[in-house]
Amino acid sequence: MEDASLPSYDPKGDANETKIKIICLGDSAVGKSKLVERFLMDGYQPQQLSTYALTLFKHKTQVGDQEVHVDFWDTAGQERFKSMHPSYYHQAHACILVFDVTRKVTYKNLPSWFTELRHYRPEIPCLCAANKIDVDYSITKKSFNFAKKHKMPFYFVSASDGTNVVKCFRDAIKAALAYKSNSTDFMDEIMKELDNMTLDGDSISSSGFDATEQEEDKESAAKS
Ligand SMILES: Nc1nc2c(ncn2[C@@H]2O[C@H](COP(=O)(O)OP(=O)(O)OP(=O)(O)O)[C@@H](O)[C@H]2O)c(=O)[nH]1
Ligand SMILES: [Mg+2]
Repeated sequence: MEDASLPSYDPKGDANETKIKIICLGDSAVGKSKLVERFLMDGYQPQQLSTYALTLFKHKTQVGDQEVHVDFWDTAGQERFKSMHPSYYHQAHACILVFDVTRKVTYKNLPSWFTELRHYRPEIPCLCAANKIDVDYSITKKSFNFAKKHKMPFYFVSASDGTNVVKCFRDAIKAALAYKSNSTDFMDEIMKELDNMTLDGDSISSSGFDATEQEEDKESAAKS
């Protein structure tokens, strides 16, 4: 699918200058736009692609000796229809899958977003962000098995106070670059690093929404 009105991210141009595309996925109002805005703060120029109800946040950065032009793609509400236009996925190099820790349904919908992502982009790195932890920091003691199950790097983040946002987005940029250059071990490196990292020095354990789900299952089994 080629469309001249959309930017192209095929490898071209200066060897030290790379263009990458990162997409955010997740239910409406989980904080996708706020996370991109928080990461970029003042350093972005939003560009509206009204035909597609999209905003591209353009960001220039340095990774090692490489100059990287990152386009963060953001939707304008298309996710309410639980499905994105294929152009959203086209040529994407990495994805940040976002849910809202204050709304369990947004976690429960991750598998359907992930399935759609893998339909269009079977191989790109995908990172998982649990947003709005500022509402109740105790949520960071809980584990969320979806990310573990799919071997995705997982981040507790807050677009409101900035916790972990830079870390998550920098990792996404590095993962996108590694994907573009056919390097396969970068995701393993992130996973190892995150295994050794905790938000506040405590180990993240006990139950998350998954366990709540299991408890609910047990309860309904006991009733029937
Ligand atoms: N407390 C808290 N609120 C947040 C955070 N991130 C986003 N919000 C709020 O959540 C609401 C939705 O944020 P958006 O960034 O617009 O969410 P979105 O996923 O882009 O939503 P749509 O584009 O409308 O689908 C807004 O009212 C934000 O202020 C956060 O980290 N903490
Ligand atoms: Mg938005």
